[in-house]
Amino acid sequence: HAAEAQRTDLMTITRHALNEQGRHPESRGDFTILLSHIVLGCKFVASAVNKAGLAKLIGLAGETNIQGEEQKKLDVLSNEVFVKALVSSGRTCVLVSEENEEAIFVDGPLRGKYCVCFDPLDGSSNIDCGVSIGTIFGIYMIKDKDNATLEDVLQPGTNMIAAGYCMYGSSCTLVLSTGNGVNGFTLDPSLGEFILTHPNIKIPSKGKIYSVNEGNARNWDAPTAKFVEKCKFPQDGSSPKSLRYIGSMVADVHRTLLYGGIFLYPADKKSLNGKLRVLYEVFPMSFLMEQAGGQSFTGKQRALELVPTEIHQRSPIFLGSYGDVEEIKSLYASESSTG
Ligand code: P6P
Repeated sequence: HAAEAQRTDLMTITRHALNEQGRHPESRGDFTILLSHIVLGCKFVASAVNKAGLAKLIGLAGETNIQGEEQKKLDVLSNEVFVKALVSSGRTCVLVSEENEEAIFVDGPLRGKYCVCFDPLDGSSNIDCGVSIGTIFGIYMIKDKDNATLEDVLQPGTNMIAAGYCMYGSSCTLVLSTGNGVNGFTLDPSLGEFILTHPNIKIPSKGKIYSVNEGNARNWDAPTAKFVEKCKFPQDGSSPKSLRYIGSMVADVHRTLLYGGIFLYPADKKSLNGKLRVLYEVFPMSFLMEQAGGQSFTGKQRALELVPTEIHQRSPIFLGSYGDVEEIKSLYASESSTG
């Protein structure tokens, strides 16, 4: 009977959000409405990504269709769907997208109190070879409800109220935190619902995997080079770590969250701030890591304490198991103390 009850007691992401909302008596359900529109965008992208492989046959995104019309690339299409879904939710006031040079300000009757920073389809260069890709998002509350400005999204990550990602792979998994732990939901295509499959995710305190693009090794600074050397040739008699690098942040971070270990995108001599973007890659993934008991470091400070000055700013990032990030933090600390 317990198994039967379990099967029929469907904990959808919306129901889960409503339960969470119960923790905020003052809440009027705005966040739940915002989340349902983010979920709509994820369902659309999941469907389009799954068909992308058939693009040449049915002329989907990125190809010319049977009328010979140039179809939009999947990341552009996904961005349009997310922007329209977020604006039509009536709960947003400022949007920052990886695909839009300028921030989008929502005015008039559709303006709400949330600011959403998102990458609609991160890692989209991997679509053609079938590697998992994803949507990443982070959510701030507007500072002054009558006056939305860029300052509302140039806040430290510690001010984010929620963050998450949706990974489009062998299954479609949405991982979300609203500041009370991390939960994973898997899309059941037959229901069109995201069902709770990974309640209260906690990252192992130490891992056996390091994840970095070794091709950039000649450009790394000394602490990063030393850390990676220790992963490969440990001096304490422990076994070397395994290298796993997919090159799609959502996939690399999802594996790190579930299996433990560390994901690194360091600064290097070519790009002093690394490659990943603060508002819609570094902050959301750092928020999730901390909520799951891990941590996230920029090489100089706790990642969430960074105060961005422009919306597409980049930062180096070292995130994952608490113990593994501690090791690289101590290497940076000793470098700065010896100068
Ligand atoms: P590299 C994908 O292009 C992306 O933005 C992230 O998803 C991924 O982690 C990173 O870039 C990979 O970059 O330089 O290793 O190819």
